[in-house]
Amino acid sequence: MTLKLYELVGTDENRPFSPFVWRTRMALAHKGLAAQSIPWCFTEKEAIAPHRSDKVPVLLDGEKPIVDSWVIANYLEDAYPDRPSLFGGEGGRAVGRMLNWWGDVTVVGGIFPRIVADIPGHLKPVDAAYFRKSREARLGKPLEEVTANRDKAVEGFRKSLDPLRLTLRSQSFLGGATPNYADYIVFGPFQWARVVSPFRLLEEGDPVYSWRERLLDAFDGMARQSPGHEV
Ligand SMILES: N[C@@H](CCC(=O)N[C@@H](CS)C(=O)NCC(=O)O)C(=O)O
Repeated sequence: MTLKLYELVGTDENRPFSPFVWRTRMALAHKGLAAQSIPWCFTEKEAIAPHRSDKVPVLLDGEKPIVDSWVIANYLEDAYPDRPSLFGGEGGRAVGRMLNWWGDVTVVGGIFPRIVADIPGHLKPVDAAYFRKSREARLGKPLEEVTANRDKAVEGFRKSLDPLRLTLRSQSFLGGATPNYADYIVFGPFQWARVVSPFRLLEEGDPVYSWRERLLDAFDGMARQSPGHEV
């Protein structure tokens, strides 16, 4: 068994930043599986085209490509059933599907406009140009204009995390006493922000901040040790 993971990087090959790749990194660590990293940049589409993807994460298990972080989590759960479970059963998997959408819509979607202007500075010129052009076309304005009001706008994002915050009143992790894939779905976007941006998304004293700290410490501090900002 040889696992390889295409991971989004910029100028620093040791600074993976995609929120979706971080979900997969945490899932692999949870399963106790090591994967060889294949650093990948935005414009290197031809490298992953043979695997029928234009996005990462792409996981290779031997020759077999698995595309999309949610599909990868399901694959790992089914292909490595003797390893610790990512979902804790079929009910957890089913609820995880909804949480994956919440993670994409509310968490990735809420963080993106707060940090997007910090991303090009981490990229090679060709990738920075691609990123700026594609994202400004999507957003309809310069990236700097999108982030300009972030000190105020972040308050709405913090409020949107209430379902997580209220849950953490009675348990340490979304997975319960210990983390599982539900936590990694939400943590991945926070780790993305931590890697690319000095902007403070969470206030100390917020239960969500403490939860993130616990996940930064998970797996011998894997996420904390990955280069990022102290936020
Ligand atoms: N739903 C996918 C989303 C993957 C995705 O959007 N990946 C981004 C990196 S964060 C990407 O590869 N983008 C390529 C591009 O924008 O050209 C997943 O969960 O894996």
